[in-house]
Amino acid sequence: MKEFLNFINGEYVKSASGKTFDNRNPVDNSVIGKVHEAGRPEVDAAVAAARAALEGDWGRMSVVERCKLLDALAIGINDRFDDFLQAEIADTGKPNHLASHVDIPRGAANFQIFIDTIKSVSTESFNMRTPDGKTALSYGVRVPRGVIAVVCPWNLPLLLMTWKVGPALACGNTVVVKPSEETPATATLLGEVMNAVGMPKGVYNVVHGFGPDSAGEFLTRHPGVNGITFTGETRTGEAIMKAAAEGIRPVSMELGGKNAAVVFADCDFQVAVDTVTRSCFENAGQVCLGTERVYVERPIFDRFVAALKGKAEAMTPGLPFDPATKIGPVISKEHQAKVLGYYKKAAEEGATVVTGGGMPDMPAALKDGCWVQPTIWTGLPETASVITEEIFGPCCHIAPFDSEQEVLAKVNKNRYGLATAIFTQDIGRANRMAQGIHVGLAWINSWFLRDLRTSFGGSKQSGIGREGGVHSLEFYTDLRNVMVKF
Ligand code: NAD
Ligand code: 6OD
Repeated sequence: MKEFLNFINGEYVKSASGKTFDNRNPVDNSVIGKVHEAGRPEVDAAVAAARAALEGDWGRMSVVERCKLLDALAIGINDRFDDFLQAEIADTGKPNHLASHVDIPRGAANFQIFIDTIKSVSTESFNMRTPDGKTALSYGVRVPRGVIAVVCPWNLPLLLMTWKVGPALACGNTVVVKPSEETPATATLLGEVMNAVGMPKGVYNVVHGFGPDSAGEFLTRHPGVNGITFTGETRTGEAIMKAAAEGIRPVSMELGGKNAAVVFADCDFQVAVDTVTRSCFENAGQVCLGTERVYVERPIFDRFVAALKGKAEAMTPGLPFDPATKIGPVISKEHQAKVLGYYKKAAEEGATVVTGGGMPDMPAALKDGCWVQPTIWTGLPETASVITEEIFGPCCHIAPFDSEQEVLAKVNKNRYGLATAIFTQDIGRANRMAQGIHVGLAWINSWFLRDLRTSFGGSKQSGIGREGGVHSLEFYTDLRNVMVKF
């Protein structure tokens, strides 16, 4: 039985309370380890260690020295690629082809990309004449914000954690990470790489536990934390913003979505079908950018529904390392019940179930796993629960549309505004739609194609702020103005 310990000041520590909770593998719901739940004493110790590092060796390092360590971290993750892969897959049950092509490589790349950003970013400077005839030079200097709390979800554990730890460290901050209770493994393992590359103690800390009345709440309410960066549900984001209000701490929020794909009749049909298959079903639909509402122009509606049905039915569920596996389980029994609850609701609200709608029939050894069928509905009104609420499962509703204005209005009538994917060969229409849909991220004839130098984040209730490239500096640094008179 594995043990997942907190990582504080460069050391693995149990919780003083002795409290642990189970870490389960969603493919069969078996217990794979015990996680040591951090209480207030461990969170206090982690924040104190992060503060001391800031005021110690780490705080005195030059940008170049910090960047050497970030580079070593990226190399260190890749050197232990297989350990990270096994750990991520055991926690999430995701297929090997996904974890090995997306989660782990991006986990390493997230350290590398911010080296270039931090080394090349500049600030403003102005000269002016003063009333007494002298000169004044004012210039901006970016300083680290301080101790950053990083609160993470379970869907892309290493990728989403390092997406925040990378820029935080590049900018000279120290971090206390609270991974999801569902996926403690890779954040814990990263502590070993931190020590191996010689990262000063206290720069990277990990505390395990839940949200309310546990490590998440203790950390986000902690007065020693200078900023909170969070990825997760919008409702949790609201709770964290309330905690951040105490002491006026800034937040960066990457939250939920109810993303739409819009498929015009003039699209490259195969590209649209293949891409929407990915955006609906990849990672068992547990991608914040994933599509749960598909709008298809009427002339190709029936053909598109039939093609997506074929793709959904070809998504063979199975063990992560079986090359035949196209889809893994969802993260937990609790999440499985939530997704299946929406499947039931869709049927009750009058949906036509094109495919799926329940649990797949799995072999005996996997029967207790958190499996759900890829599911497609048609025929629901725009007010239906599965069209308005985020499900975070492998499912979508497909509706026909007749005009650009009609579909734009439908897509925008939602409280979320994270991402969209538009399929058309008409470049003017593609850009009109991308600029008309209220989202932080718009893909044209593609989906989840990333350039890490660009902004990432959501509009409306999908988030606050942007991270990525130079945009990360807005949150991870404080911009100071210095005025010199001479
Ligand atoms: P969640 O909000 O339930 O949990 C996220 C983290 O917050 C966990 O570590 C949890 O323990 C912690 N937490 C919960 N309550 C807390 C509290 N009161 N105080 C402090 N911490 C607390 O989200 P999840 O179920 O892990 O992830 C799925 C959600 O994340 C979906 O809504 C998805 O859309 C969203 N998500 C968004 C993005 C994005 O970039 N916008 C990326 C990935 C996931
Ligand atoms: O690619 C990224 O940088 C990113 N933050 C992806 C988020 C995916 C959500 O599940």
